[in-house]
Amino acid sequence: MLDNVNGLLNKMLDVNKIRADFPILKNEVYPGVPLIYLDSAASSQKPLPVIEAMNHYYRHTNANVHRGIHRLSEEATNAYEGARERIARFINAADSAEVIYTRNATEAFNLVAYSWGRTNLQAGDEILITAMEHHANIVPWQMLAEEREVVVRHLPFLPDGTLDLDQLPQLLTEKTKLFSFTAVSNVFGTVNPVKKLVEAAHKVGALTMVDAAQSVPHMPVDVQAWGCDFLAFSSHKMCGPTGIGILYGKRHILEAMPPFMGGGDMIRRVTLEGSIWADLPHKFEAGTPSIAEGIGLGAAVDYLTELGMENVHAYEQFITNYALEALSEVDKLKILGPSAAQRGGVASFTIKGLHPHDIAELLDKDGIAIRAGHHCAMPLHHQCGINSTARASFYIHTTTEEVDKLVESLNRAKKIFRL
Ligand code: 7TS
Repeated sequence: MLDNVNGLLNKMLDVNKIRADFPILKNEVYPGVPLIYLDSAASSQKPLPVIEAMNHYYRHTNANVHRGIHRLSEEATNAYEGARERIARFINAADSAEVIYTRNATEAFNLVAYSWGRTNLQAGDEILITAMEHHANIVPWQMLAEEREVVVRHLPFLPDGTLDLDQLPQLLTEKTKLFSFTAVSNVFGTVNPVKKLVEAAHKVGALTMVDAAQSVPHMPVDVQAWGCDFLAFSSHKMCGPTGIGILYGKRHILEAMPPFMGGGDMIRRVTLEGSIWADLPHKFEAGTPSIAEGIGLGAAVDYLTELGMENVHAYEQFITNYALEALSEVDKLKILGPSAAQRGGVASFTIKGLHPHDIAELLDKDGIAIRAGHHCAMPLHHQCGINSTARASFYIHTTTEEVDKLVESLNRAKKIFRL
């Protein structure tokens, strides 16, 4: 039965064909030990079309953007701005001017905290986050809170790793000016009810910021359907290069915000007495941008679009379900988070008597890359009463055989520690 389902989904996504697109998957980690990469939630591997798009830029069209009249600069500008158009379509932004290039998701949060936060918030105002956030969606608000006497509140989660929505009415009030929450938890994998949370926030007059770092790479995302005011994600988790991420914002909100950083490219006119800002999106993009990286992200978007995000999501649900079942057979292993139906492609777990770092080190000997630690979500671990977990994360190239090897390797690790 499972083989049939596997076959069907494999056909839908053609996992073997996908694997051939990722050169790194052919590597051996140690002599005779092939790589099993189960750490895509930290950073995904890159398929050839992405590597080649960046290579092509450096070999054939390398020049600065937005400034030269010369041919190369025009070509570079077209490639870089063309990528922005495709990224906007990928998340269904109404307008590509609402898509701001940043360095990563983290910078997108900081941009909003500095520019929107420092302009609009006063002492006593509240920002609501959740207890399952990545530090990128915690620390910038704490820094703002300290400076402006703003209060940061958090919505707790239930023992199954879903948000405690019963507490929302007490926490989301007229005092709340921003509700910033993750669409998918990077530890539990919980898929949160984004639209419902956005609607609840808007009802009390709060803006919303969605952390889509673990959702844009894995499932269809439609910012207009969600109705969110801001959204952040990183290229490197979605087959694209490091060094580039996206802040989406509704046009009228971005237009009312002051620049984040000053310099070249973000101005229309400068005199020694003062400056006039450029229009969106350039107002928020000071200095020479990450050009090759923008082009690489455009290629990643093309690659994922070609696969179809519905198919990507369906395959990940299948492989995650398979992994949750396989891992639940391992004695003394405890998986955090909800059932496969409500989660993205991550499985964080603990094994009684075995430290997550020891687990990761032993798996590495078998070529298996997982992450161990707090995954930049210390408050989440704190609420669970633990310091760290081991996390396997899955993507479009993960096979059932790789999951089986993970389980085998875990059983071997337990034997070594006489568990
Ligand atoms: N938000 C979420 C939900 C994340 O998972 C991450 C990165 C970020 C924000 C920050 O992304 P960055 O590209 O700006 O660093 N998460 C992880 C992780 O789970 N393991 O390594 C990085």
